[in-house]
Amino acid sequence: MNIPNKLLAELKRAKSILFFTGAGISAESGISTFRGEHGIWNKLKPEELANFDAFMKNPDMVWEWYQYRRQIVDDSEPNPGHITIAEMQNHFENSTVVTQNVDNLHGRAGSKNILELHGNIERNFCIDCKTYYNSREFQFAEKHVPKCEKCGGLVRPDVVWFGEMLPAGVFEEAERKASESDICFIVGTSAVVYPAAYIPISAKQNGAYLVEINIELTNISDSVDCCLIGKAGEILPRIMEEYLTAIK
Ligand code: BJW
Ligand code: ZN
Repeated sequence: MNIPNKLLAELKRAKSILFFTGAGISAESGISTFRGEHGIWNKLKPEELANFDAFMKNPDMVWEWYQYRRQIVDDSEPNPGHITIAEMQNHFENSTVVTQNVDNLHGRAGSKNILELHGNIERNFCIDCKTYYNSREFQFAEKHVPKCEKCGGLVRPDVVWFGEMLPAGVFEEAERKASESDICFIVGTSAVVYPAAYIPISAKQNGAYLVEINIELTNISDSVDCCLIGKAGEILPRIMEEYLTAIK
């Protein structure tokens, strides 16, 4: 794939860069996406698993689903997409990763300034007293939802389910960073879930150059300045390589 000269020119003059990522960036690490051909929600219904009422109705089932996903995340490694983002961050005065992912693979790849809009699967909290628990405190094989040591309340994953607010201040900070960005990469997201999907819109409204990297066209493709179709783990390293040549 050829990287457009316009994108390289924008990168060369950019001071502030923002990466807005979704499940697609972790697909090459072996973590399933939600939607699309191989998405987990082709088989499982989000309304039965990814909301608070579903958890209260059947806490063991929801817990077991997250334990299963945690095991997959634990067995996986950051891929060249995550690693390139972490490397690219070092070349810009301001850089932020705004992710919808809960897998912590950006952190494990060495990225800095990460804003997790939908929480982190490695954390849990008691629904009654809000005591936090690391996922390592529970066996992956444990299928029953744990009870809080302090109050006996149900312990849930620290992720954002449908109908829930995003973590306090995180979305606002992401919007602020988006509005300051000169260039915004939208990587591996269907951009259908709100308010997260406002992030690239916010960047665009404030003059950022939008670059989408996805294996297929999405809701946002018509609004971006540069749409690169292909795998994030292949396109991002290619951009980095050409950028390094261009700034020599
Ligand atoms: C590759 C690739 C490769 C693959 N390389 N690319 C109507 C209109 C607007 C909003 C709403 C509405 N009705 C309801 C709402 C609100 C709702 C919402 O947005 N719903 C829409 C779906 C309609 N939003 C909420 O409820 C949010 N909260 C909220 O609004 O609070 C305010 C409020 C509170 C109370 C009352 C009223 C208002 C919360 C949203 C929480 C989302 N949570 C989840 C689950 C997280 C926990 C978990 O992991 O289990 O977050 S849902 C799921 O979707 C997950 C993701 O972060 C999120 C986004 O998905 P993502 O990352 O885009 O993945 P995919 O699978 O969709 O796409 C993958 C892409 O990768 C594809 O495009 C592939 O092509 C691509 N790809 N391989 C590059 N190798
Ligand atoms: Zn408790």
